[in-house]
Amino acid sequence: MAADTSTLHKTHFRRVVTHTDFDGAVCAALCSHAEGIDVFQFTGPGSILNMGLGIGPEDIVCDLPHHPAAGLWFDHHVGNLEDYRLKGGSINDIQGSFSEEKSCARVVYNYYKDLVEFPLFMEETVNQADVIDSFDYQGLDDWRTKTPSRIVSDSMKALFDTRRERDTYYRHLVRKLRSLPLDLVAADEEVKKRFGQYEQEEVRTIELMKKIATFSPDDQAGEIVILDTTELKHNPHLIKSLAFLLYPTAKAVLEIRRLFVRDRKTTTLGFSMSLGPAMEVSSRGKDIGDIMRSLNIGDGHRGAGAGKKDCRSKEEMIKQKVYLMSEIVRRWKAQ
Ligand SMILES: [Mn+2]
Repeated sequence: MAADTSTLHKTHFRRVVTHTDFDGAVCAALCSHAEGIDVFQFTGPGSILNMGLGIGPEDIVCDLPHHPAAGLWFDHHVGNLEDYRLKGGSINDIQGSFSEEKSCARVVYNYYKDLVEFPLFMEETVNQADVIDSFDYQGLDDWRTKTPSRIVSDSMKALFDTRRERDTYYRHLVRKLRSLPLDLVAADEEVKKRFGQYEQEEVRTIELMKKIATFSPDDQAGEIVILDTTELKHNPHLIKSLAFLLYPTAKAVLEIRRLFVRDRKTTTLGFSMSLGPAMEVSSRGKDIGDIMRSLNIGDGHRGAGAGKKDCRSKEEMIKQKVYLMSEIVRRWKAQ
């Protein structure tokens, strides 16, 4: 990056730790430009506190739960602010900024925009982060309009062979987002390749979801889409966010699968559940990690959780599946 007046001087920040999505990548691009940082780490909300990321005062944490050691924190998730307060934090002590915006990119942009000069295209990039992160779509047709920001965002959801391959791609993307308008980022060869892979998975996911999605009889409002893949020969890779387009009443999605050991099906059930993108930002009372913990099957955070249950036979497995499904719905409604 050119050393010019658009970068804050005397910065001591060295790394951006950010969320694994479009909003997270735009946050990293903004911080990178403002602070002259070129080191990026990607992680999910559940991992920020316990993954040995070695977070310290030289780190800027974006779009993720608060970390007490971080130098700066930027976020817009109401639940994360609640957690921060429960741990004794005060909003006046936040180094960085918290605000209930549609995207964290907006929070970062507002913080820096009077301090540094951003390229003109950055405003539109942040506008698009708002649309994407608040899931502002009017149904499947609107969703299917592949705008440049959608192409970039979807390219991040392609299935990567390894974490390392994913992170290499994400870093490439942040450097593009920092220096180019979205239409040129979307035209990048690497972005086009990943987007192509994503599109194939999207078609497969929609077909499969239409076949297997159900709701619990106790869930009259249709808040939890249940994707039971236990009868399938293989565990599919499902792009879960598509459930919120196919079923607009849904606030969360619950996937139930059978675990495999060396290509052989076991009688262990796996559960994974996540809030819809709009719910993840705005929900106050819901906590999926708490549901998994209270059932003693697993763990997680507010927005997503996972669990498993070992069963001795197929009969027991079917019983447990029905029981845990209804308990998850009951605990969800009680929150
Ligand atoms: Mn976000």
